[in-house]
Amino acid sequence: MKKTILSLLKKGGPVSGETLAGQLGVSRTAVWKSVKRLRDEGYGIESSPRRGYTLVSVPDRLLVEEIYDGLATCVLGREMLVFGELPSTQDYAKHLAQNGCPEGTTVIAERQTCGRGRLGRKWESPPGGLYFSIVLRPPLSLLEATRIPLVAGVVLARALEQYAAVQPRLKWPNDILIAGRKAAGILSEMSAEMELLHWVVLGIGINIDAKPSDFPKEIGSIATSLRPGESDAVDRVRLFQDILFQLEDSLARFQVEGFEPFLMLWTEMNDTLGRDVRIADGREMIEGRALEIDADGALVLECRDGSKRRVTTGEVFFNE
Ligand code: BT5
Repeated sequence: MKKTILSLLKKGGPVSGETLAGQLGVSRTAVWKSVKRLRDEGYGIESSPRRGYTLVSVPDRLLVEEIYDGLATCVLGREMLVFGELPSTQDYAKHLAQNGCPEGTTVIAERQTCGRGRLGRKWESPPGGLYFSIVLRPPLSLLEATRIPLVAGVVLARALEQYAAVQPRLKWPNDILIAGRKAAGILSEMSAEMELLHWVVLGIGINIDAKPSDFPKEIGSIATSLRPGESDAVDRVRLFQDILFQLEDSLARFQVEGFEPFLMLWTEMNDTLGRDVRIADGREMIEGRALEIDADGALVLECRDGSKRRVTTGEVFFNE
């Protein structure tokens, strides 16, 4: 009943308790109780004795009803688990993937206590951001699937540009930067046997509202959010819905058209190519000028001695 009342109120204008009760076939007291529950969830509902109830605001919370209201995907997020707090949406989604959950299953949390980056690094997840992981089962080879984070990066950068009026740049392999600082990160983990891909869990973390003081000291100088100052609020739910929709569309195109169109878009929005970099790949530090991203999504470096080197993973540091 609560859900129906909400959708009736969303159509606009004041609706009297009597009308709602009549449409739902319940008493006015039952309507009043549902309205109270909606208010407890954070919905702003004004009531006036003669005109009835008016919805004046929707809470800035990740509520299942709000996420589904306007979600235009066919697969991604159709199975959705929403949590106030989780250690890590990635770990939760991986567990679901291993246990055969449907493609597109999405786990999202208001905050994470043990958010992860690549190679065991920590992902700070203060409240007010977007932290989610999606289970994908694309009919791709293992090699093809390694390009998924780059495709996701393009989707994410375009969505942030549109929803938050910022100018994001892509840093190879998985960072979204705003004014040179990291505002979002992508984590892609897969399970495969030989070349046969079982699943990919694509994790995305976006700093939305965080102010510099919300980040721990260690990342205070490298992290930022979509609105570190007093700029306009970002509608997290609409942004999330749009990312899922664009991601579904882009992953389908990637499967049909290949990586080439995304590589072009990635290159247009990148902040890495042409710069002198150092890359820590877990074993050594590699230095050179970032030349291009190849058709496999690897970064090609020109080293000081003129030789070229392909790097498939690592953390990029800019030399200047
Ligand atoms: C990433 O790793 O950037 C991938 C981040 C993926 C996070 C999502 S949130 C939903 C899902 N659930 C999870 O548990 N994870 C995923 P990496 O490239 O390894 O970057 C990690 C580094 O980024 C850290 O070592 C810090 O330097 C920095 N960092 C940590 N938290 C940050 C934040 N909130 N904003 C900006 N930089 C951060």
